[in-house]
Amino acid sequence: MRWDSLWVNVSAATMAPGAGADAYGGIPDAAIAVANGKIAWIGPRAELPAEEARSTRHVHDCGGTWITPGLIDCHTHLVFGGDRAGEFELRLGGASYEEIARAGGGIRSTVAATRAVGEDGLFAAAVPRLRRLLGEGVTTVEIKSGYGLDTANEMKMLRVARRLGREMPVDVATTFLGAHALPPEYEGRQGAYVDLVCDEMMPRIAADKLADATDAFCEKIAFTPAETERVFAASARAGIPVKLHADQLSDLGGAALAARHKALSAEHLEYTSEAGAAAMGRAGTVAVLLPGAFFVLRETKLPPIAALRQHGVPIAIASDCNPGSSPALSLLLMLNMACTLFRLTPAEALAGVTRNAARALGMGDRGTLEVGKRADLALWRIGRPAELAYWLGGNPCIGVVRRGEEVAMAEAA
Ligand code: DI6
Ligand code: FE
Repeated sequence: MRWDSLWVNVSAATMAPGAGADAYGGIPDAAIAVANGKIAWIGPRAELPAEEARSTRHVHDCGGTWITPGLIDCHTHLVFGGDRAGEFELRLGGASYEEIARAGGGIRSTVAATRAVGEDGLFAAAVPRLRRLLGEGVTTVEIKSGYGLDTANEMKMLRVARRLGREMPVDVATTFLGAHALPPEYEGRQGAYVDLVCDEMMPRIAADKLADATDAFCEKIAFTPAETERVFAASARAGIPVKLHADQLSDLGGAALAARHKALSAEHLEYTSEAGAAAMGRAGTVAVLLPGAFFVLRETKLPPIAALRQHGVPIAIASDCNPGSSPALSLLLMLNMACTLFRLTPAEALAGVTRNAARALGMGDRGTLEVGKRADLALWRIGRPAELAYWLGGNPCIGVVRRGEEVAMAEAA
């Protein structure tokens, strides 16, 4: 087979299970060949097939740097109007996230701001946030709706997310989060709002192919487990896979509920029980941990890391980029927080933004450096992979490749 390009003089953290000599699937002096946007060959440079290598059009000498799969931020609320810096001040003054939400602030204030902006305005506000992520080697990002909370505005948010995927050098996976909060016009009529989500929003969003997954916020201040089940049933009817904001502020059994519905992932999980972790392990549901929200809300209850490990639950890490609980624009900072706050190893953290993040999005075609996977690559000026989780506010990314094509860093960053 003829190769389009070849990367040499580079150390690879393949993140492929069982590959290489260490927890990163490391190959010290590696070569990676790409054909038709996919990885065609990877291995020690010394074993590179000579004939194909000679006829390769573009050979990139990486000068002894490192290469990883392109990073995947598998949980964001990146599209929103306004910001909540004022609420940040209130919380520092002593008000809790839940008190602010119950008083009509929190998510609802972002709903008002998001409804007030048109698609162009939302797009323009999201672009600089997205650029910050892309500048750190992110090649796939998930974006949720959930600040529209009526049919027109939820669809508006999802269209903006799709447009970001078309116009920016990144793959966008969209998630319909209509069951994020109760909009003010439905106060006292929560069942009727769930009807709207299931019977009107879901079919229209499915018809326009606007959502790759459905999510819900199962929490005392949001939707009950029974309401969540209704949303999941509607999603199943529409043929859309599910994921869940589960057990973030209290244990409502969200992790087990997600597992019962074969959810791709359950997210946050600070209050998840051991039984919940076991159920996720059996179902193959990915645990998406969000250290940014843990940090910003000054949470002290840790997600059940030991139980997740024990039950073989794949762990992903994401930014949860949102204006309230995690105004985070750096996935690398989340790697540090996953290690420092949650005691993940740097290798677990990196698997959390590559292999396991891909799985949380149901994307079997990426997340590791293996033959046949997409050639989404990030190049780093680092001495060892742990450095990706080490710096606070550092960015050693020096190159991004998407489907085998170099992304201009000026475009990404
Ligand atoms: N949990 C979160 O941390 C975000 N959504 C959710 O269900 C926060 C969203 C916000 O505060 O705007
Ligand atoms: Fe979230």
